[in-house]
Amino acid sequence: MNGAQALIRTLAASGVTVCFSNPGTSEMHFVAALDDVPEVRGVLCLFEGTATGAADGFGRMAGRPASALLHLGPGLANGLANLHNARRAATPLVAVVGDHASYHKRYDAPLESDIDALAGSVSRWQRRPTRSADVAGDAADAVAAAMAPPGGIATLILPADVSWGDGAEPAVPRQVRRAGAVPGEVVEQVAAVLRGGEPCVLLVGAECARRPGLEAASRVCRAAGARLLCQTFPARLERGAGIPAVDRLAYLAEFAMAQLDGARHLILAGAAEPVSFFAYPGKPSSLVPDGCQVHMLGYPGDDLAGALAALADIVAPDVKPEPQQPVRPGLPDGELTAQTAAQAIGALLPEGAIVSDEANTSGLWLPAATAGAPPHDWLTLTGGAIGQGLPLATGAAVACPGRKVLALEADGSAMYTISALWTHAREGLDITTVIFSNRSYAILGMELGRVGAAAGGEAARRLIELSAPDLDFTAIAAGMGVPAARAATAAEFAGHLRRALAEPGPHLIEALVPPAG
Ligand SMILES: Cc1ncc(C[n+]2csc(CCOP(=O)(O)OP(=O)(O)O)c2C)c(N)n1
Ligand SMILES: [Mg+2]
Repeated sequence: MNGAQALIRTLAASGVTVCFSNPGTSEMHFVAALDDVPEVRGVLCLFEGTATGAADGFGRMAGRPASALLHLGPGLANGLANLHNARRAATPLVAVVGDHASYHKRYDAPLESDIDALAGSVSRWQRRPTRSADVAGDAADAVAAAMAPPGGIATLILPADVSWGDGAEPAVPRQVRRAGAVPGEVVEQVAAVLRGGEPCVLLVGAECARRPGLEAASRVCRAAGARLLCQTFPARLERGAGIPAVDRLAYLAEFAMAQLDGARHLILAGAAEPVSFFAYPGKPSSLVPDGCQVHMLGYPGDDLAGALAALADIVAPDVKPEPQQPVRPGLPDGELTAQTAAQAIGALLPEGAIVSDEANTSGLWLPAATAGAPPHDWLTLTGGAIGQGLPLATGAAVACPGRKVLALEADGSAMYTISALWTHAREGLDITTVIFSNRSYAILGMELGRVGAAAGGEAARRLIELSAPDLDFTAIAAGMGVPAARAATAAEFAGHLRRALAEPGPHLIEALVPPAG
């Protein structure tokens, strides 16, 4: 057995059954070995950022890692932005980066580069086996490292000669470290704060944004009269009818400050201390109100949902969570805007849908319009690096066959990783993509004023508008095998969306909307 075969068998035995791949010559033995191990599904992605974003989407939904196969330093570099988002999401993910044969490196062939440095910028664990006999054990270690709470990126750098060399054996899966329990006295201290009668905000995130965490949080806030909020960009938020509703902390610092205004205690359960996304001249970076004390219920890697449940049992033993009532907006008519599009999405969102939200400024109305829709998952742009949404949808659809995936995409962001559409078609994935075609980097138009830059002239405008030529997303989608339609009115949009959701397989709807705000 060669190293590649032992590696892939070990990945399969450890529960890694998908490999989102963009291979090159140094990965050819890995590619060949996929035919020996049918338990691992190879999914071709036409750009590495699609492979890494798909692995992120898979990991968020499956709770176990996918692998991403990348070609040396340049392939890894192309995948870095979505690995950055995955790192912020604490997604379990195994990156396999092929490298030159060990004896070839000193010749400094054109693709030679510092893979270790690139991998180090996003990985919590990385290793470079030097013998074929070691690679399977390293792969088993990689999976365990990726899975250890709270989840992260493990990178295996795979020299070509380690891959093709014989004498390898599969390794047994490793035990995965469990989340640590939060000490009882910490939970008691937070309970005392909540009982103190001063204004409290409970800010949830990470696994506390899933149903059990939200139910515990809702009980706590009802009993203590505290405000409940969720981090701005949760990796996976469970929401909809029957689940306690939670507002996310706003992206714009001034709105976030209004949400936190008056709090004397900020209790963090899976969320980090809130900070402004960017610095603005004369504005604070920290969003913690003056005179507000911050309390950590636990740290990443702790059993935070367990701690939140224990907290609820102390401060709210007889209190039930407040479920969101089922309520949907009516189907819109008239002009198509980001707002009426959100209404249609709220009216039609199917039960169990997975929403990959990269709608950016066009997404402003989505949370309210979909709050009372049937239960669904909402995946957000955890690291702020755009180009995530279409790949994330790819991975979510591979992880959850039988569930509808809705990719809500801003036009500018869609273009970064537009080739994901081809993988949607190739794999027959049940993904409906909505492109909010506002023909601009609308948010940058807004930020130009917010950072206090001089009002944009013609040269600035040319860096913010996506017109001349207009992007034709229906033609782009058709060229990659995804059936597409364009909507210019609210009724057209609702009609296209209803049809797309009723029919299995990928669809794209280009929604012509004016820039919001
Ligand atoms: C990888 C990466 N490159 C660049 C940016 C800077 N950036 C933030 S938003 C944006 C444009 C967003 O335009 P679009 O996706 O169309 O959304 P809209 O603002 O129009 O709603 C850019 C270029 C970023 N966040 N991430
Ligand atoms: Mg746009």
